[in-house]
Amino acid sequence: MTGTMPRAEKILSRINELASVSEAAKGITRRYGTAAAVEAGEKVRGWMRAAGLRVRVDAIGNIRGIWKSENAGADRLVIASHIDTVIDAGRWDGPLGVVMGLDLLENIISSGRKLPFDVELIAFCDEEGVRFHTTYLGSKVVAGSFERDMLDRKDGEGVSLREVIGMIGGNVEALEGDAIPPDQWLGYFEIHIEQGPVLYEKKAPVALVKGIAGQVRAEVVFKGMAGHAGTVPMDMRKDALCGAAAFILAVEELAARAGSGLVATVGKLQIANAASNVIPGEVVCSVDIRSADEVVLSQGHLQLKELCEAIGAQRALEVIWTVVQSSSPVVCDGRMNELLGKSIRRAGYEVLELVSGAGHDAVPISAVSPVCMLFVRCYKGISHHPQEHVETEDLAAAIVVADEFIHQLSEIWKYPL
Ligand code: HGY
Ligand code: MN
Ligand code: MN
Repeated sequence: MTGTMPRAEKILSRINELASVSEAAKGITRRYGTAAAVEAGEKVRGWMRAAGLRVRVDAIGNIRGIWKSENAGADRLVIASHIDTVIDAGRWDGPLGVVMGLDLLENIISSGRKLPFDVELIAFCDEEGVRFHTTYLGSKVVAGSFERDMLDRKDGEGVSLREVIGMIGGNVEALEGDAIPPDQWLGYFEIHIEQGPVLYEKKAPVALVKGIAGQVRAEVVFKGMAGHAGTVPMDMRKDALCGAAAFILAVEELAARAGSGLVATVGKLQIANAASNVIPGEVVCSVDIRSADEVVLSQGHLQLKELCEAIGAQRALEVIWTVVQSSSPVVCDGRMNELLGKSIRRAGYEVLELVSGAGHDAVPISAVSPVCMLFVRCYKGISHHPQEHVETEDLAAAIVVADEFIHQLSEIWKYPL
């Protein structure tokens, strides 16, 4: 592993360089289509070009670098992750998979190794979905599943996705053409921090991902009646915020009681025309529901929706429940995982298999390609937080595993047989 420490240090310096690009004065924030997001993309584009890849920015803003094999008609292995972030984010969630994928390719190219398949390295432009509250915009274009009605979604300032794509030099008419044809996919490989505490507790540097939890994201509007905080008697109020508050605590209670791996979170809450002397008339909140089990997920979604409607009826509030994004649980590819497990073992580590509670770009890609993910330990599992951290030694360990995995794939996918 000491042999890969210089490569690990180079990965760390690039992670830190990307972390210095933010739309906020304090902390790391790079929402889709902002100047910071474009600047980060340009940085990655420069690194890819310097590595000798054929680089382009696609119609929605993904940064894509291809390394062609000498085999005409070879299939394509995609190595990818995202470079957009949540607000006040950590520096590893997303960029790790892009910067480590770049290192793998630089190492292959500099060693003169020939690959039997093409490799496309992609920095996806919007996995988190923070700006338009719907996730995987970049990877859905590559998977060919981008829904055009998303183009009319507006951000908090009322700017549409269509306008933002135009502003960054994208092309809404070319989105479909930027999908990788289904028959060209060999597979998809994403390296990502675990974003959970298991590897930290087990003192293990890496794990393979068995599956990815399904998720439902909804927007809930509570409509009551605004009024004067000083004159409306308590028993005559239709307080939208109290209704939302009752719902938010009920979400926590139902998910905690349900067990069976269901999790549910209210992460956003907006009060229309908020003022300390006005009874809130309208409130909007988000609900994020997840489970690795399809049945648990759909039951949880139904129960939470019914709970919301019951609270609305009790308090004479109108409630509007809109699903803005949903994805089923994903099972990662058995054959690729077998090779990844072999690579972890050859690197001298225990083969741990985890299910990801976090969503990843592998989710939309799994509809058109076998997907495989390597998790890397992060400090106490902390993520979506500035304290997100990966030890350099764990980067070095992940490099050894990933190098071996590419070698294993090359042994299997020989062209022409
Ligand atoms: O929300 C998620 O699971 C991911 O961070 N987009
Ligand atoms: Mn994330
Ligand atoms: Mn991520």
